[in-house]
Amino acid sequence: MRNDVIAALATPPGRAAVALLRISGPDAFAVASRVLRPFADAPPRMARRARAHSASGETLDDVLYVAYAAPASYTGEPTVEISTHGGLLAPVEVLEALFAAGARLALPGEFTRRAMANGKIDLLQAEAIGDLVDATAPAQRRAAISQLDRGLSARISALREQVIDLEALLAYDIDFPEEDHGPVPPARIDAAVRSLEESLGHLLATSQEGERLRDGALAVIAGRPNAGKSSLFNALLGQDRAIVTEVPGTTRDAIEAPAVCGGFPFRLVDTAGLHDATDRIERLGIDVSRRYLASADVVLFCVEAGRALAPDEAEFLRSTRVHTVLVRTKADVTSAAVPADGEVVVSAHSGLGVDALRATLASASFTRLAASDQVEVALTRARHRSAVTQARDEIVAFAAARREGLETLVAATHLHAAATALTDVIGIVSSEDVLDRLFATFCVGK
Ligand SMILES: Nc1nc2c(ncn2[C@@H]2O[C@H](COP(=O)(O)OP(=O)(O)OP(=O)(O)O)[C@@H](O)[C@H]2O)c(=O)[nH]1
Ligand SMILES: [Mg+2]
Repeated sequence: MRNDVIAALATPPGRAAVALLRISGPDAFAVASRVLRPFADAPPRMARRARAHSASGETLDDVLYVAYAAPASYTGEPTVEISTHGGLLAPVEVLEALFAAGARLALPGEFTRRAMANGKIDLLQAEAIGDLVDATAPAQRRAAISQLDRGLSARISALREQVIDLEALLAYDIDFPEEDHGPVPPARIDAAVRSLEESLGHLLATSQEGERLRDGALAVIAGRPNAGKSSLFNALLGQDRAIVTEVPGTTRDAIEAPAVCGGFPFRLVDTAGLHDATDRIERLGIDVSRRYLASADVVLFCVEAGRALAPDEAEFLRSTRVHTVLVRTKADVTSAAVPADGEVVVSAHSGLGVDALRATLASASFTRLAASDQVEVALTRARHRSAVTQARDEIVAFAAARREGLETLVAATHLHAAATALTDVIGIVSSEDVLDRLFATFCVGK
């Protein structure tokens, strides 16, 4: 790890009351003292006022700064945070003065990467910081904060401890080769293996919703032409995004927009109405609809309230393999809008049922996460899923090796591999390429 002094704007550029600059590195105080006058680093963590100067001595801004002494800072290094006035000029000029004084521009995520290198946070916490910055729905924020509080790290650590305990138990057993079974009853080892397999399975079962929580669930609105799909799309978004007319076949292409329903993130898609189109453009649109339907997490199938389902609609509902909500639309025009089982009755015009539909969407796509009041620890990335899967496979392989009567020492290599896979998830020792990939998605200044 390089330990030169890095500097960056932590806030986005543009007109604002204040902007925040950060510098970090062993010589951060020396660099800061060349730009800020007066400058003091003790006692630390005190807001102080100073003038920021350019290399030629010109006053650039009147600022507040806080000096953090190592290791009690975000990065674990001496760090200075400088609040300048916002706008396009002051923050950039102060940043340039810091460069002239010996700092260099930080790479994306480099502050967080240093925090990891200095043991302030683990890889899961670093990921959680990225997730928190990217969060658009309250459920994403809850999950990110729980992960930042080491919720997932603690759970994985505990599992790793269990694997290591089991390894120790075996090592103890190996020390007594002259006895038939050694001092450790085989039943005790079997029970430990079963419990591990089960716990890893439970954790893996959270990954589908956990990953969906980061990406947003794909909710696709489908139905015949003129069923009120685009109107519903607009009502769920709370803005007129898609064109609505009384002409069937208005929507020709799929339109996707992010939406928050019941506190959960969705990628909401309006599609072209499904029917036997003769028009070439319309047919292409319907092909797009079908592709979206195939990858949907949940489908909102729209049929006007108060009419019987046509055979093609009934067939769609019968044959679909995706979780589908039957949405009865335009409820304001019919008096007989009593929902049948599993239906949601809505009116895009009056707003009736739209909130209920949002709640239905949340519980359909995030069944576990929406059901518990507490934040359930969940695997939120494919990286977590593949490592935990590997750990479970190794435990299964260990059990098989024991059943086949393989030498204990050989069987135990599977336990070692399982422990390593779990260690990798937390990122106690992480390979450079995993880190490069993660931090490339961060903003400069984080
Ligand atoms: N009264 C009433 N009319 C509605 C409602 N929702 C949609 N409509 C009307 O139904 C017609 C079709 O609405 P759209 O939202 O364009 O329907 P669509 O399913 O997107 O249609 P296509 O894009 O052509 O497939 C328009 O004239 C809307 O004003 C509703 O809740 N109540
Ligand atoms: Mg439409």
